Order: sequence, then structure tokens, then C-alpha cells
Amino acid sequence: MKVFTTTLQAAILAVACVAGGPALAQHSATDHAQQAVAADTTDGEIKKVDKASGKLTIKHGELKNLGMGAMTMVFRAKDAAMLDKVKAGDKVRFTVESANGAMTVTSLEVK
Ligand SMILES: [Cu+2]
Repeated sequence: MKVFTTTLQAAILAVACVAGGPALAQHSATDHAQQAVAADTTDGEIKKVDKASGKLTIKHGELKNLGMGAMTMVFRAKDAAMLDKVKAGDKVRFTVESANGAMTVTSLEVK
């Protein structure tokens, strides 16, 4: 799923560059990779871990890929194992995707 998503984002960026015209089309493949990471990974702080419902409450920074500003909100965890490796108060770096309208944490790393 992670590999698919990354490939999809690369494809979207590639299309955006073509649509953006000659100036953007000159960006290198390295530029694309860096943009994808910057837009995709967000810093946050775990506020609550709800193992019963598989959800995490996270105070997060800006989520550029979702057009969302900083706030505290509840996310679904893609993987139940994510809930075991964090606790309230942990500073994390994570990735969120909108899956069928549900904001889902797809990767999570304690800083
Ligand atoms: Cu939010």
C-alpha cells in the first residue's frame, strides 16, 4: 500500500509538472522526491491512544497533502500495531491519507 501510494504521488506530481508548463517540467526527479516527502510527512504529538476503536488523537502540524492547517484531531490507524508503539505525549512524525473519507495514519514514527 505504501509503495502504491508513493508511486501514485509521483505520478500526480509528474502530471502536475507537465500541466504546469516548461518551467516546472525542468524539475529533476530528485526535486520530485523531496517535494513528496515534504508534503507527506507531518510532525505531531500523540494526545490519546484508543486501542478499542483503532484510533489516535494527534495534535498535528500542517498537512499539505490534505490542505489542512494545524489542529488536534482523531485519526484512524491503518495498522493496529501503530497503537502499541505510541502513548500520549509522544512526539511523532507521521503520514496521513484520506481513505474513503476517513483520515488514516498510514505511517507513524516516534521522534
Ligand atoms: Cu486535522
